[in-house]
Amino acid sequence: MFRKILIANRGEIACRVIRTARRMGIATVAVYSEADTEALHVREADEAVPIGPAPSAQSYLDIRKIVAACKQTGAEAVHPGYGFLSENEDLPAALEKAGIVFIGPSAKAIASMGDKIEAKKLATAAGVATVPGHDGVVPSAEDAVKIARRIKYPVMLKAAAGGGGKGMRVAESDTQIREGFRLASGEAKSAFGDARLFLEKYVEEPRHIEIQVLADDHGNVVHLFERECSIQRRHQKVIEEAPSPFLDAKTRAAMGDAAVKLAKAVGYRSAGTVEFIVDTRKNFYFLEMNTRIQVEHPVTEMVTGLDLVESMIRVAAGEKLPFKQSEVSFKGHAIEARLYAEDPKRDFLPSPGRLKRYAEPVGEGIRVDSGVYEGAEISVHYDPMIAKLAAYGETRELAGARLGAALDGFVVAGVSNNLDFLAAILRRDAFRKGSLSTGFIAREFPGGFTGVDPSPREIGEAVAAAAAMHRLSLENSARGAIPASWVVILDGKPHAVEITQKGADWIVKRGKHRHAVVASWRPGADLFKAEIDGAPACFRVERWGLGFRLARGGVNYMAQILLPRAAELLGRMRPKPAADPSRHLFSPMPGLLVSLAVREGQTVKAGEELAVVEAMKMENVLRAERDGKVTKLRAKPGDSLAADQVILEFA
Ligand code: MV4
Repeated sequence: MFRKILIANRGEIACRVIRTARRMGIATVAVYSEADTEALHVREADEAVPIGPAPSAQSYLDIRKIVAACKQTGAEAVHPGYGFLSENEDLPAALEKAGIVFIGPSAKAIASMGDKIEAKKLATAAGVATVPGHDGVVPSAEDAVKIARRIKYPVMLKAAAGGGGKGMRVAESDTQIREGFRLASGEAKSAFGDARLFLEKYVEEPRHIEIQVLADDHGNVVHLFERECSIQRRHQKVIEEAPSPFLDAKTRAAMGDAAVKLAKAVGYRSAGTVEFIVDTRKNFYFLEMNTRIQVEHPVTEMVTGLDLVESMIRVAAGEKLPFKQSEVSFKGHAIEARLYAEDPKRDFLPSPGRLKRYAEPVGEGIRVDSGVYEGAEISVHYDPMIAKLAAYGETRELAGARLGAALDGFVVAGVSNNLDFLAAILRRDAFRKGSLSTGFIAREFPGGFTGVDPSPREIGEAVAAAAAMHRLSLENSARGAIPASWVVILDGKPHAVEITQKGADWIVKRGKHRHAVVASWRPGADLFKAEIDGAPACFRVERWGLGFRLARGGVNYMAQILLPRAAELLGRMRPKPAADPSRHLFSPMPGLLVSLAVREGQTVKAGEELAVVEAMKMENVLRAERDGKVTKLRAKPGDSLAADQVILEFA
């Protein structure tokens, strides 16, 4: 076994690999960019080597620096994690030359799966079903029209070098395919330097179900069943689970066999994932093979009890897989949610910045994989994922309930995040029923995420929690007797309550309702953990003026607690008029001003593009929120922008 390995990655996956290596008694070397001097993976590794400036092209993607760091530290093998160099066949080739082991598949396997046309041909040759279509390059738009007419619309054009949704177009007519051909080949050319396209029948409302495989260098290949990752937004996975709520044992076994056949056909070694789309009638078609450990591997580990990173390291060291297909099984259910620094209410705009508060939930069946800590920076240079939260349960229902409760107990402040959006997904009937498809988010949240409306019961519990919090605050600060009658103004609506103490319980009477609240909260704590009417409930809490901002189950509440007389006076005051729409365009995040679409004196209509800001590898188009006239430009293309910096003024 290796004595020392280097992890050519950052963030949660680097920490994840370090954890297993440590358990195996293997020393670890981290590499880090100038943006990551304080990063958790650097702190957790036994040694760390700086590899250059923040942009990944000059650090995490620089193969020469990775090889040099291995030589400098005596690392015998490299784990690439996911992203970055993980599917670049030049890394294993360069490592081999230097006598260092790549903890992953061969350069050849990576290359043949990287070319989607070749991968599809290999799958067909191995007897694995692929989407009907044309298995070869489509040389021109007119060829695309001919083929599309033969296989019948709708069809999908895809980049040979693609994957993950880039260079893809659906076409329903000759006109659409001509235009799609031009757009997709242009996109493929600029994204991959390879304009080649292929064409296949478009599968409508598919589910994304993938099979985990493990292979050694002795001809042994097993599959570890499936993960369903149908809940995605713009090809970014949001929720993943194992097993799929859709598959029956027969389809599962057939998909597992197909994945193993393909892995054998490419001479695969290491952990890999064979991706399928599954139509509504449970027909499955091979899409692509990911030749790396995947973000969502924890759900497979939770239901199989195996450590995939350990298996990767062992087979890279030449060991045989210690189990046969008949010896692997899964039990229970696991669901993972990806926590991102983004603002779901502003079209999921990335939200880099410092984590002012950060505390991970704990609980039975809960696993958190993260690479951050309170005070850490979510950098504009890298992926905005903060952490992965996974929950296990004997049933899907229990796993989902545990995940929901853990989301309520996750403390994140300082950056916008998708905790509420994740909770909103889990609440959906379609999710609970397991009716998933890649169109789930678009269908369930048309017009984007606008928040969750609480049920009457949830409103009652929030009122009770706010009342109890207020009383607990007063216990600390008030002198003399505390009155029992209060009014909780929750999101503008008054709820008269009577709060009394009975043993360890607070009794909150609200009209004909009566709530018993047991809580251990102290003023200032980020979480109000309680039992309300006998059931556990956890609210995230922030002070809001003299009141509280609460969050639970994806719902946000604003609560003020007043004496009845004060509430009455407040009720008589006229509400403040809505604030003027801003006269400034602000940078929504730190980043680079890529372009300005307007000049001084220009009139603009609501929705028109004003500027493009690049941050976290994404270009974000800023648009006019209303009609107006640009009066002054306050930044120019090429400028580095701070969050909330004024880009332009309008009247
Ligand atoms: C498809 C498809 C429908 N029909 N191919 C998306 C990324 C890449 N892995 C392939 N993808 C798709 N290929 C045919 N013939 C629909 C998708 C697709 C998708 C697939 C998996 C997960 C999410 C998706 C979201 C949109 C489209």
